[in-house]
Amino acid sequence: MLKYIFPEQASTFATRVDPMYYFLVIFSALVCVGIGGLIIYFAVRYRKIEGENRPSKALHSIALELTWTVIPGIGGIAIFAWGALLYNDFANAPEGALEIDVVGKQWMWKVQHANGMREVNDLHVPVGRPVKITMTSQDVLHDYYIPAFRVKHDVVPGKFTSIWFEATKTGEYHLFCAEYCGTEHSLMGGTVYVMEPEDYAQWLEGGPKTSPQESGQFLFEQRGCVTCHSGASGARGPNLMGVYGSTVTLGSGDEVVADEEYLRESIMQPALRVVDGFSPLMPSFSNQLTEEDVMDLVAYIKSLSAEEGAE
Ligand code: HEC
Ligand SMILES: [Cu+2]
Repeated sequence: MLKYIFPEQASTFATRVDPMYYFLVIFSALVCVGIGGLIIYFAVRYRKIEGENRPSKALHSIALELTWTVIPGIGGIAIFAWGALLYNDFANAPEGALEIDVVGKQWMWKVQHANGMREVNDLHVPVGRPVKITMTSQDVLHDYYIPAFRVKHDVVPGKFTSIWFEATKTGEYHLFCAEYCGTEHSLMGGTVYVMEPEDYAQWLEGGPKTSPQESGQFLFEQRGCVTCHSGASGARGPNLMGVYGSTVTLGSGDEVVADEEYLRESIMQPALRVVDGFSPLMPSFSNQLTEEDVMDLVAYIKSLSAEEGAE
């Protein structure tokens, strides 16, 4: 039973999230009991007693006011900074993390690894290596949750979200959907298998292999993306070489960093953010591509940047 209250710590986040969590619980409990206790004590101590005259005296002390403003103020900012630093690490996956795609649908998790190996519900990962999971949903709101790693994030239809973690112990851990998503919501989960890197490599070899990047390249040609994004100077669409991770200037003058979510949106709703110097003539592909297709196309576009960076 205790393991549900104190789940196993199996990632680098677990040992950082837990101290903060326990601190907040204990701190809040102390404040709650302290204030609640004083309220009861004062209510009894200064209750109305027949015949006793207790004039209410106004008390004003600058020193007291400052003390109870400044100390909790600093404390509050310290707690905020602690949380913000942790959140910042959680929100930004390190460079070179192993990339895995996850698509949620009622009621299963479809997983695709970098070499094309697929699995459903379960998730195999190597120990001691950062893993970045890019997620989207094919239907309703889901939520990918691995308690032992202390990572959890909404999986949103029409959008990419991501989590990352580095597992510290081999073993098997539960994963859940943590957002009520229909009748079989409670069955929407599986097991995370954390393996030695050699075992993971061996496991990866066991499946059909068209990598997301290769499928993406195929789709890029088959769906005619290449006609506008040929990379030639007079092409109708921008050159996609190196676009991932770069800062794109839009026609509105705004600048955006081209992350996975921006690439996704550029394919599904191209008119929302139009690149400076181009007309909004790219058709929307939102009715023609499955979420997995988009994942593949994004993987391919990302690979164009990796190659350029390597040159
Ligand atoms: C009819 C020509 C055309 C086709 C076909 C087309 N695009 Fe585009 N694409 C454009 C134009 C023009 C822009 C720039 C204007 C904009 O942002 O909408 C663009 C922008 C983009 C961007 C954003 C680029 C940047 O520099 O920020 C991405 C990513 C993209 N397209 C991917 C695709 C993919 C993937 C396909 C195929 C599924 C595709 N495009 C098909 C014309 C096209
Ligand atoms: Cu769900």
